[in-house]
Amino acid sequence: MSNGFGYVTKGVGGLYAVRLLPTGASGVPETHTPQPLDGMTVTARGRGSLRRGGGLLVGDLVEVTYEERSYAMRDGAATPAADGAGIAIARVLPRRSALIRPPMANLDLLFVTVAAAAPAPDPETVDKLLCIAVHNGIRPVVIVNKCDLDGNGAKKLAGVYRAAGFPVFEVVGKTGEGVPDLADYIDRELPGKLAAFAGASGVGKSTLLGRIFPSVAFETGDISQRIERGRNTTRHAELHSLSEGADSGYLADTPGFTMLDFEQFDFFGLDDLPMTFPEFEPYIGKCRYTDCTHTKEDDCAIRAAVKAGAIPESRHRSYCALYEVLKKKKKWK
Ligand SMILES: Nc1nc2c(ncn2[C@@H]2O[C@H](COP(=O)(O)OP(=O)(O)OP(=O)(O)O)[C@@H](O)[C@H]2O)c(=O)[nH]1
Ligand SMILES: [Mg+2]
Ligand SMILES: [Zn+2]
Repeated sequence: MSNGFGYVTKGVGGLYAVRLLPTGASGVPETHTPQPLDGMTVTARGRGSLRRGGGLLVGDLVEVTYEERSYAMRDGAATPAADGAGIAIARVLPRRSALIRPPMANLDLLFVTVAAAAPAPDPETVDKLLCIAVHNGIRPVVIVNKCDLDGNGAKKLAGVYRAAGFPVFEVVGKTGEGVPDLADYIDRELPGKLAAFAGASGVGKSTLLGRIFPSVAFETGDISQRIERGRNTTRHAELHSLSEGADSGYLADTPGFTMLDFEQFDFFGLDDLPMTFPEFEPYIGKCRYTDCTHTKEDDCAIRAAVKAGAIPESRHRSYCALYEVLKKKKKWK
């Protein structure tokens, strides 16, 4: 019996793709001795309670076990069985983070993608994703795509998120404009880490990933087709490794959000909300009332900062909208 440690890169219908880490990669326990399939991507099934996919997420670091019949040897190199015969996911290692939308574990960075137009930007959706990232200790990055469709709108959007303190990239996925800067950032920041592109359906996540991974075929679709089909083009989250090396980073495409997803969005407590807006931080504790909700009180330091232009108005609007959502949720509990 052999074993290996690796990331679940894809999971469809009870079959999982696991990229086994090469020896020396972070995530591999020191006690692991080199095994034939280390560094390869294998097809595996969950064992026991993991059989029906219960609890497995793309991005999970798992221990896989396999048998001699699970691979073929030729010229000293092993090839894993394509059907995953005898290859099982035995356990999930503790997670650094786990999200419901996008359904992924162990993310270190989240690239929140928004289009300048088509679909029209929805700041509340963007801000919700940013809050979720911050709340889960995941570093958020903002990508403004489709800058070709509305240059001024794109500048404004980018300005809002720069003012809020996030790294922002303005790109045109269709032509590749601005993409080298984003690719450089990814090359620099991602080694040894996991990241995902997230955002509304149709903003161009798969188009951008196609530029970053020219050898991978990402399915993309236009808006008209999308409406006809009434569903997302990308159907499952899938992680792609940036290199073959031990320090490779991993980047995932994820299905776009639809408004329906957001109705059932899993969330955090009302008390945690202000801390998920990093640009509020310098003002917290400086309001007149200690129990200030920062929504409509007088002498609220955050509202004063909004009036003075130090905090973008749209960010405060999102804050107020999320405050109402979480307040209702609290009552139901
Ligand atoms: N004008 C313009 N169109 C773009 C740009 N980037 C992507 N598109 C188009 O937008 C449409 C949607 O792109 P996708 O990459 O499929 O979007 P997605 O975010 O992956 O969508 P889902 O998989 O449904 O979540 C396609 O027709 C792309 O050609 C851009 O920078 N400018
Ligand atoms: Mg897509
Ligand atoms: Zn306040």
